[in-house]
Amino acid sequence: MNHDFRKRLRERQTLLGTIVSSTDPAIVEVLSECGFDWLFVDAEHGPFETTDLLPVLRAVDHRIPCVVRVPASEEIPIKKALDIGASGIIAPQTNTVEQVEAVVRYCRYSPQGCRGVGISRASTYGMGLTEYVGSANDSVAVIVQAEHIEGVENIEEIVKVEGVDAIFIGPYDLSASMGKMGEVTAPDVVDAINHVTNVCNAANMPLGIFGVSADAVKPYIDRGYSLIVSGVDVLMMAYAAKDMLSMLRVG
Ligand code: 3PY
Repeated sequence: MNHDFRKRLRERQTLLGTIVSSTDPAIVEVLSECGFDWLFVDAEHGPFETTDLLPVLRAVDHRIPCVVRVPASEEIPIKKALDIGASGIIAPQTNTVEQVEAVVRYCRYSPQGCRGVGISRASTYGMGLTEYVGSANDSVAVIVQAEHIEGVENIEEIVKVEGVDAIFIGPYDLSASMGKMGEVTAPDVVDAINHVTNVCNAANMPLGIFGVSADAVKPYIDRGYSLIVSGVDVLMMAYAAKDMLSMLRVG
């Protein structure tokens, strides 16, 4: 289960991933054989329920780390995703220090936090409970999102919260919160992203970002971002299908 994902993230290695939005385990099974460093399983948007996470994580079969974006930055979805075997969580819409502190508490066992102890897939159904409980605080990655202008305004304080492993920028939600829906390259959205980048770099805090294509995220690799999320499963399929058809329909 432990892929050293958190360690690699804290070392600010470049970790290439993509978004899994489909609950069909075959999709994640295919993606986990493609050479990604990790997968971003998106249980915030789309059809994912907790019961869909289990077959998806089983299909990956420990091949690569799966980090779950939980439907809300709340205790129960965080606990369930981690118990099912996520290597970490991405907490959406974490705009205040209080929200970020709460997310860290939900992810960590006592004494660092208040994560409940249960028999689950993460602890090999209880057979590895002692080992899992003893190591999870060191191996589970806690990633919070900067995806609202309020979060950007609070970023200096957010990066000081003990136990946060990375800040993940959501350019689309951020642009929407600034009245620039989808305009991820609008100058004031770029300024906001640059501000988060500068504050995180000064605090030695790993950064992540999403883009719909390789071209969209490439500049962030060059800027030292660690968590790179390029594309979405269904969108990649759609683009590949359209490209193929346009080649076939030429002339
Ligand atoms: C955003 O761009 O808003 C995201 O959260 C990426 O999924």
